[in-house]
Amino acid sequence: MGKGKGGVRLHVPEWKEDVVYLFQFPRTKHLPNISPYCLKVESFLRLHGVKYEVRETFKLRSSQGLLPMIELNGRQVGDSGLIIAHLKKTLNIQDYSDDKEAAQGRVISKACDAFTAHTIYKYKILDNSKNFAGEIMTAAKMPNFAKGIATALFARQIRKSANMKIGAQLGIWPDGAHEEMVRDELQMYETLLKNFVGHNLFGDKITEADLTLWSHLATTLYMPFDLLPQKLIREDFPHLKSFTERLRDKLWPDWEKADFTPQVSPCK
Ligand SMILES: N[C@@H](CCC(=O)N[C@@H](CS)C(=O)NCC(=O)O)C(=O)O
Repeated sequence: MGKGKGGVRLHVPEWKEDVVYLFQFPRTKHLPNISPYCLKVESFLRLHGVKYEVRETFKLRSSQGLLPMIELNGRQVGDSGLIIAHLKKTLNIQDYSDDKEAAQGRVISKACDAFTAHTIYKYKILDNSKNFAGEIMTAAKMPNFAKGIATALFARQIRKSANMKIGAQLGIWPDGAHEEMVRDELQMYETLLKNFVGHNLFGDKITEADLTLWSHLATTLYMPFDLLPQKLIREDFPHLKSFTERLRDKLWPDWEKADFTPQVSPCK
């Protein structure tokens, strides 16, 4: 394996100039990516017309132990926020109008990734670990009889790690408190979308903050099983609903008809 900048071992040693190699989880049947962080980065690449190649993987991880991760011009970068910052700098992409707007956008992105996401994960992952694991297993190539057992084992593992992550971010709350918490988070973005001039968080343009919010909403609204946050978005937050649909149609025009099930096995 070729050495990249900083002595890191590259997974694509024979890279092409200015082509982004995006390492992410394999697509699942209903979503281009079940991970909002992976979906955010791929959507950013699409939005800005960057040349990229997807490397689907269940095994590889960044130096932080997570996905997504990219390789670009011999450098490896992990973490969706750092990846996007690196892409903006290296490829000279500007999405905010000025430094103040960029700082506001970063605050929104960070709040959404770190806190809002976990109020949703309680419903999407913790309370629905079997359904969530089942959606991930649509990407795994294995016989059906093995899939059942694998899904049950995987669901148990997912529940354990989601419990830890959600507890670390939100603290421990009585059951009823979560509904108020997730509603409160969604209301905050509904108000932002309603009050900004134009359709998105900062007007007409689509910024990193929009993609962050959108990727969490899309991986919730289009998850193929029922969840309280979906019901809230559909019934109580019309701006969030239309924002999610509008960005999906712009960034992923084939989504509604698509079956994203991978046609080839994930690389390694
Ligand atoms: N702060 C990271 C968070 C990424 C993250 O949490 N990725 C999760 C999937 S959504 C992951 O890779 N978990 C490790 C695993 O599933 O093995 C980012 O923005 O990229």
